[in-house]
Amino acid sequence: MRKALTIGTAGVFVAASAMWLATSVSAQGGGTVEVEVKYNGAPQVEKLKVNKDTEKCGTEASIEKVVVGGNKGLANAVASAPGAKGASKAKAVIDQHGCKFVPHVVVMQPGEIEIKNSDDILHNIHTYSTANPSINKAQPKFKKVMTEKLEKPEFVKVTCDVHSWMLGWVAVVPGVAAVTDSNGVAKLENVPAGKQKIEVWHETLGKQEKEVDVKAGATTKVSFEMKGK
Ligand SMILES: [Cu+2]
Repeated sequence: MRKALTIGTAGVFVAASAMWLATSVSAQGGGTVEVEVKYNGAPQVEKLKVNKDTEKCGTEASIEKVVVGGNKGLANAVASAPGAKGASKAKAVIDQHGCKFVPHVVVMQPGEIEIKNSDDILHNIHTYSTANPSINKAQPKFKKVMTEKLEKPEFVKVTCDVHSWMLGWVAVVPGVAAVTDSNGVAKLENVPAGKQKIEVWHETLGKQEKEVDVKAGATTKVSFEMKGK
């Protein structure tokens, strides 16, 4: 008879060491990435007449789809370094003020967001998502703050069923993230030194990514140009 083979634990296993990250051993701290986003096209802002809740909403609303500032800078784009852990855990806040979502785009780490109603009228939060459960909730004037969970990375469109023009975005982004200002600039702070992927997203112009080499204690600049669709 054949002698039975004794097979030990020579099977396949994944060594934890395969998961190491070069940046995690750096004790030098991080650097800043200054992201500049440009758009070589015309702004797109829709204006429409308002005839509801005009004492709070005014008589004209604008839907800011593409906001272009000085030097062709693209505002309201989300810049992020998805691999940069240690982003601020401060709770994100979006307000409904003057029948607009303020800010138009807010970034948050996966977790909780505070949705405020500082208008003293009825709004209705309605989100469009695929990764996170959709939210569709009335927010009466006495309900000044609602806390909601968005736990999966996603760009979530936010609307209000009471005021059809209200449009905002919540960018649920792991890692360090920021929204570009009116000059198209966003600063990502405390990004670990080494190679990092930088992503830029805009609600109508799409996504781009680049790799940068971040230096500890220094500012690295990277620029993007979004194309029209
Ligand atoms: Cu509303």
